[in-house]
Amino acid sequence: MTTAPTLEVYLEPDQLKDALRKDATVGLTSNPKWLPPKWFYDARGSELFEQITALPEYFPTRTERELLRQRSGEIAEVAAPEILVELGSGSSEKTRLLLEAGTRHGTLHTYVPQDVSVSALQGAAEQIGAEFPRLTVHGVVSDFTESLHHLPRGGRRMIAFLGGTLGNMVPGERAEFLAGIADVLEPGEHLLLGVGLVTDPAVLVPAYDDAAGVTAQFNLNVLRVLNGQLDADFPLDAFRHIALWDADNEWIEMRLEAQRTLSVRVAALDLDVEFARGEQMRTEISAKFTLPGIAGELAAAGFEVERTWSDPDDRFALVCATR
Ligand code: AVJ
Repeated sequence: MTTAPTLEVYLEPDQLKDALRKDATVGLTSNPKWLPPKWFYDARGSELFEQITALPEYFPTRTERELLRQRSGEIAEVAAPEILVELGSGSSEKTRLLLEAGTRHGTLHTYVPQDVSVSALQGAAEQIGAEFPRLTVHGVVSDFTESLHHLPRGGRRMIAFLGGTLGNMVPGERAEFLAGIADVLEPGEHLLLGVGLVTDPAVLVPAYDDAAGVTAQFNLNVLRVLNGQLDADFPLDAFRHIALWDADNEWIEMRLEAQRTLSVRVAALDLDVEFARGEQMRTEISAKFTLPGIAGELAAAGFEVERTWSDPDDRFALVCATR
């Protein structure tokens, strides 16, 4: 029996716009200026990210996919999930491996993809519903913090947060986020994290500064989003993409550097923003982890690490933790 996937929306376009207005106001009036990475992902930004995942320099996605290909069976055995909740599911491309393993293991009956993008979610939910006719697919459009209040019940759950997206948060935000997840899970339920590991900057930096310039376009896309959504007039050609390794914080930082003195008008905020020549604005951090480090953060949030798997070069890890 096949049931059409259902989609629940806890995020109105107005809410998203309000959040963008708030983030842009705070970030563009701070010193130094910054913008949160979540605003990269409009349709064009999501497409550019898909392109990034296929770049020769960008190893995280293919490394995680290979780990999932090899280890999904073990993950299903460890967690025996009945419900798989995936935070920030996007195109759900790597999730198929977990869904296959979960259904083969025999426990999994429900998949709950969550994302901020209705379009990404709708497409993915329909495709997965068709590919896994025995699975109940129930998409949730929300912010991931919000989605934790709407977690499904009715079975043992595993929450998957893949792709290294945890690294977009600074340590304080991670602590709060992980504690929030621990709060909604029952003992014996699981969290599966995909995290990038601290590795050679000579490998890491090119992954965020590719020769073809796709990551540069992705970075600049946040300005395009502000231009479109907030009626701003950022001249994209006046900014240069920068990716650097911050060894103290153990994170990759992406910035946009103004190539000349600029005054940018953000009409929807009634805001004028001045950039000095050479001024840099932070647009993303992508923190990398060590296995003891992530185990410590999880322990502080109330989790216990049950298993970890990493690739032969120790560049990426899957971490399965329980409450
Ligand atoms: C989707 C957040 C995991 O940090 O590696 C890719 C985003 N930024 N290239 C990452 C990203 C630049 C990516 N995450």
